[in-house]
Amino acid sequence: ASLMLLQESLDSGAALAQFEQLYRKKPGMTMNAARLEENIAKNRYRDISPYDQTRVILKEQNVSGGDYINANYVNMEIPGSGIVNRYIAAQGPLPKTCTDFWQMVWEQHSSLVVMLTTKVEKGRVKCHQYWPEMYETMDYGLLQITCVKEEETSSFAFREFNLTHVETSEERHISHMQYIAWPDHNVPDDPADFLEFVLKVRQRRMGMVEPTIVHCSAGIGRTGVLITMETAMCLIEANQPVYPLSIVRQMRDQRAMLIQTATQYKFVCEAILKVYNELVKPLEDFAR
Ligand code: PTR
Ligand code: PTR
Repeated sequence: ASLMLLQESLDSGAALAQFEQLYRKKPGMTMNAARLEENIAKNRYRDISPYDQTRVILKEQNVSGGDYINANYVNMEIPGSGIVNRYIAAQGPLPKTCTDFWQMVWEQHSSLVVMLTTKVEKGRVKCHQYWPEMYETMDYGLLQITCVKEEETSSFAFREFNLTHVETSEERHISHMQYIAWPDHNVPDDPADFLEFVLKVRQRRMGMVEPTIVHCSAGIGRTGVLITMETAMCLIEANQPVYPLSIVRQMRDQRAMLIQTATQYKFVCEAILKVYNELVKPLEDFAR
């Protein structure tokens, strides 16, 4: 029923008006760490900062001194299922924050990094290549990283990395899933590709309790669309009502500005309806 209403409010334009009215930043949250003198150069964009209350704090002092990285914990609860999907929403690493990024991956025990940007778009740098090329090994602070697998399609790239902590010799394995066909401030070129990608992320994440790191360039627009879509899929599976606007509010309570444009919001709402109409509704009709 919630999804029939969604269709109506998309048709009437009400859904987009409500989205535009939603706060981009939760009242009362602060962003002081981002503005500290020593942290300013660690932000890719001057106007995109993490909340202090939910920011990821680096445990060991990072190379540049300090505990700061432009990233927030975003926990999405799926009522009725006992599931909380844990993410870290982050900006695309800068040359000087790659080591901090890998330190975060290690300290948070993440085994999956989802990347929703390419390195360069329309001649502008969107994200530094923070990983080694296939079969190569690179040092990032205390971590030695080797790329052991790389597969590319026209829309995606899948990589596998081995990480070794140089002091303890502990080894871990990390998957990297990159969506290539999705320019910033915009929507994916193909909704079917997008759904396929989100499903692949879901499969990879099944049963995972440690946070999945999701980033684009600023870590708000495309990152917000992906988290919304996966959350909606989980709600549909758990037989719970899906209210995209309350998903966005729940996300923005943890990182400001998630989902950047009305077009992105409309795209994800339509993708949610598509999943429901194509996969769930026929089953429900059949069971009736
Ligand atoms: N979008 C512009 C930028 O990224 O530089 C403009 C901008 C600049 C927006 C500063 C907000 C700014 O203020 P503050 O640094 O206080 O967020
Ligand atoms: N100041 C930049 C701008 O408005 O262009 C910040 C920005 C950049 C915001 C990219 C969002 C962006 O998209 P995404 O979060 O999907 O990388």
